[in-house]
Amino acid sequence: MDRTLIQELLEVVEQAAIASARLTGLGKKDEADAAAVEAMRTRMGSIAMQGRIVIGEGERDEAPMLYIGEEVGSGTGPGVDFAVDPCEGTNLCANAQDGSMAVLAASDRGGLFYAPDFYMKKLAAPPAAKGKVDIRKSATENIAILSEVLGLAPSELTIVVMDRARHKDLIAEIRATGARVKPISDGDVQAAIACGFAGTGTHCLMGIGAAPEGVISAAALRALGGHFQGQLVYDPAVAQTSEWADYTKEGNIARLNEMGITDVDKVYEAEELASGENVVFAGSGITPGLLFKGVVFESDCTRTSSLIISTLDRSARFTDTVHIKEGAKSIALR
Ligand code: VTB
Ligand code: MG
Ligand code: MG
Repeated sequence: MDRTLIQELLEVVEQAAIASARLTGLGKKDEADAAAVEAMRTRMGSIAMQGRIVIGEGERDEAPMLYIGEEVGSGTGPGVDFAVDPCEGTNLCANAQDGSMAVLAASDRGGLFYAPDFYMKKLAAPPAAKGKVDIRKSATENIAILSEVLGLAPSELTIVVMDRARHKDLIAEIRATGARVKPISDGDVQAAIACGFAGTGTHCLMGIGAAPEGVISAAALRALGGHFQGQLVYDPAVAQTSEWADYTKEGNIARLNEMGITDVDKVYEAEELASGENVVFAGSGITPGLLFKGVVFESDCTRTSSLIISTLDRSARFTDTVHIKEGAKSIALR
């Protein structure tokens, strides 16, 4: 991978964000997702690389595009592995709520963990807390550590937790420390990455979300030097999701074993989830959010706001792009 990939991947997520932004607020989550998938795939096709999807829209038989194992790119050039979520937060996009974005993580071959379609307990925190907070510690202990390293009182900390039944006790425990809880309905990737930047008003992400999304979050935080750890969740009693109504703990462990995961309780560090020599994260806002303004359509242009974090040049670039329309008369900053 070389630096020219940074600009290419920026354009990939911009195009995906624009495509699904046209379907924002229409209540059509699958259509918004499909539009983003198609735009992402098309733009990837013109990049000189031998790309491969390792985390995508699902297996080949259930996903027509960007399925796991699909080859993307022109077919010549460096080998690049991708974890993609073309419309992360499809409900948010469909309901025109904050926090949906087009995202991907890229790495050298073999540099991204092949996350199973399972749940994952996650802990994300700012660079100052890296290696100090620990997913094996209680929320109470981690909040005391965060308070210490960030120099903020618990009452000045904001901890994001997905608003799910499984987090009832976790939310109560966080509140008992005096820290502020921000429940989110969806979109834990953006919340995790926001922890990596001062000024987003987000200091920590705790709780259980999806594992594939965990790899994308890990890639971003690794490239940034922030804290991220993940641990797979296989017990339906812990996940408390209707999706697992027919599954058992033993059956899930067996499924993980079949995929080659024998240490099912392993705590994965960001550097294990995104282990490649180089890692690039690219995200572009569909709706506004903690990191972006989201897509804005104007008569003469379409505006996007995006973030690329890259180990290739040790940078995090917040990029606002004005995409000028054919025959535009005036491009004013508004
Ligand atoms: C999680 C979270 C994502 O969807 O995957 C969630 O990581 C689905 O979780 O950010 P549930 O099955 O508990 O609803 C998102 O919120 C959006 O893709
Ligand atoms: Mg998706
Ligand atoms: Mg998602």
